[in-house]
Amino acid sequence: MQKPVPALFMRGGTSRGPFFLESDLPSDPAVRDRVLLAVMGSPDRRQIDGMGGAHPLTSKVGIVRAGTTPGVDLEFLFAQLQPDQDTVDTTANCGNMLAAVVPFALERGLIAALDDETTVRVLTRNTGMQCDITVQTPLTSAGRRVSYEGQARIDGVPKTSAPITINFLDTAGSVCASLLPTGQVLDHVHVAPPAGASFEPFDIDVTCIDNGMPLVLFRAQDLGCSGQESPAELNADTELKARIEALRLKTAERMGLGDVSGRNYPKMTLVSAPQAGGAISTRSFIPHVCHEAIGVLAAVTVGTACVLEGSVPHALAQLPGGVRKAVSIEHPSGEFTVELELDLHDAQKVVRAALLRTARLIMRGEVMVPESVWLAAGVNGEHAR
Ligand code: NQM
Repeated sequence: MQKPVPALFMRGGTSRGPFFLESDLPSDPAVRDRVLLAVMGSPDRRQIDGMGGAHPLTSKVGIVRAGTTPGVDLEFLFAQLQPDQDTVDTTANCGNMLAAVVPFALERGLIAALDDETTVRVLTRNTGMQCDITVQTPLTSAGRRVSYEGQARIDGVPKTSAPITINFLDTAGSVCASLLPTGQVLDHVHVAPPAGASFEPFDIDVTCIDNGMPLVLFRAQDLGCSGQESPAELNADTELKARIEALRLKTAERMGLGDVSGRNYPKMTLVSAPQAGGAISTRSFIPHVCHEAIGVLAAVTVGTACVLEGSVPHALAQLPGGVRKAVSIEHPSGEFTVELELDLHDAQKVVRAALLRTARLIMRGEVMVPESVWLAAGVNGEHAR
């Protein structure tokens, strides 16, 4: 027997996955996670028995409910699954999946569109961050509907679509305790190889920062890269990946994140001088494979780091002047522009970040979950994992 669960399958920015109403999933988080693993077909490298796309960017799930606090219209819980692991991580955020939240809520009737544009305040439950999201909702013969078609283009998605703007209200210290979780803008780290590793110990300068996503930034050349390699080239370099992972585990401790061996953050970002007219060039490990582009909140955080004097990227960055800056972050498939607003009295402080995304409803229907998964509750409300 299988249980049908209503879902919309959506692209949000450069990510993709099923979206659910919270009320359509089990309320017990342990059972919910079992259900999500079954939905996506994890753990399995190919996710052959589920909806996952065999990559972290297509192993994502959105869970949405109406706002439960004054001033908040919608609440979003993002779940990151990994193709080959049985983990469901709801601690960090995803600014790409976030782009599909308002279209989903309009499609499912959680909120109503009142004008040609609909602006909604969304709380992300993962980190407590709030943002205002504006989507296009033109009047059609069937009433106001979400418009997916338009001329907005984001690198990493082949076609143009209707614009979705996201205005982040409070991003500093999303998962970490503060914007600069080590207390400084630059850290010098000594990394010793773990038992069995073949690389030599090394020393490296890093900037540890969290303006929406915990990141560790370091010069690509400090790990022997140009910073212009393709994701495929970087993913094939097992020694480089081992060095980056050892650096990640070490810096995460300093960032107050503890043992992150089972977590998908901090993300590791190689930076180099811009090559295509942007502010900085990036290659982003998320954290074990290199992103084909860059995450949304990762881009906000890289842009913020570029502004901070003394940081690793600041010395390489080409930044426009003014209090409001369009900061173009170059990545392997193009660029990502983040609009940053600095404090009038403190040019080291980013007070607002805005950006453009697009989304699309790909499929609506029911995803079938084996009833044995749903009913796997033991006695006393305990659920086997
Ligand atoms: O940084 C990838 C993505 C993301 C996360 C990742 C994201 C963000 O591109 O806000 O969007 O870093 O795992 O979807």
